Amino acid sequence: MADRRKFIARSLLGSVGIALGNISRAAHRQAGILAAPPPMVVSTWNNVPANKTAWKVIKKGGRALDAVEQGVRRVEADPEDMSVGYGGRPDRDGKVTLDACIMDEEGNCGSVCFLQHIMHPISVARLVMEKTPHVMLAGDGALQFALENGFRQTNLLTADAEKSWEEWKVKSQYQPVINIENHDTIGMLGIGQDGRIAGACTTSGAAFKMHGRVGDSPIIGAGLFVDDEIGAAVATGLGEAVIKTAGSFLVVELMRQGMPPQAACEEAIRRIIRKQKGYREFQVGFLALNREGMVGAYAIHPGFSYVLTRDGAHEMVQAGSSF
Ligand code: SD4
Repeated sequence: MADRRKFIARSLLGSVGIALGNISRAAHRQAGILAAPPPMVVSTWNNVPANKTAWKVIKKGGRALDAVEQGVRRVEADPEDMSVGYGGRPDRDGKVTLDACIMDEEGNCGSVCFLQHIMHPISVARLVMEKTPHVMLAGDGALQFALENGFRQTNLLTADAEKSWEEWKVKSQYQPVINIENHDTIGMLGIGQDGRIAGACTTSGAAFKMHGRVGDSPIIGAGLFVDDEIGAAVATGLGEAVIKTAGSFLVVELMRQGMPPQAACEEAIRRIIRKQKGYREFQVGFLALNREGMVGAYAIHPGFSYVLTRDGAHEMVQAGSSF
């Protein structure tokens, strides 16, 4: 019955689409023409525990925003994950500096970049969104804001991360290599039981980067973009390449033009390959979902994966790639 209703809704949408012209998808939804998407969580790379945490929130009927925040917090606190939060690899000066952003179903967003000493940059980003008139706070200002709001200062440099920095210093070469920097930045997208979409992204950035370097992950439209009427996208890999193409925004805009998430991710990767000469030397991956609950992912090189959670089941999926 539900399927039949969905089918009728889709056919109706097809036949009246032209007549409705510019009327937004939100208006379509209100009019009952668009079916609500199924609740789900997707996240970049292979962090099943993060999805499990997020799914618990969604299962209870919680907001997608809470789900993605809770999900990525788990990775931020994990010393074994050397690309995110506590335990992240430092910059070339031995400092762990963090980037994160979050975006809700209304298009509100918050972000922190070049933040040090705070275990959960994603929650600081959320507070920037909810408590300030700004979108982004950086460096010492972000730290000051975090401390004023009750976050504790923590030493984020673990012995393992320090060891990898000591090893790197022997040659001190900054050469980003495909997947080798163990880029497992977490970008997570969620759809709640109410059908609303939110996303989060958090990272310690490229290992041994220049002090002060900020990547794509805290930049709305680059590392993350959510438009609840269309869908959402996150990026991972070499931030500079993602920023140059406004990657996540591009993927969402391609979906707005009618592409399914998979085609949109592929086109965004093709755009990078076409425009950026060094593509053989770096990795970029996009992960996206749309309002119909379709998921897509694609990368320049093999190795990119994501975790898909639906109906409480967690599935690791290997993304396709151009090479
Ligand atoms: C950055 N995009 O700072 C991040 C790194 C990343 O998986 O995604 N790692 O460039």
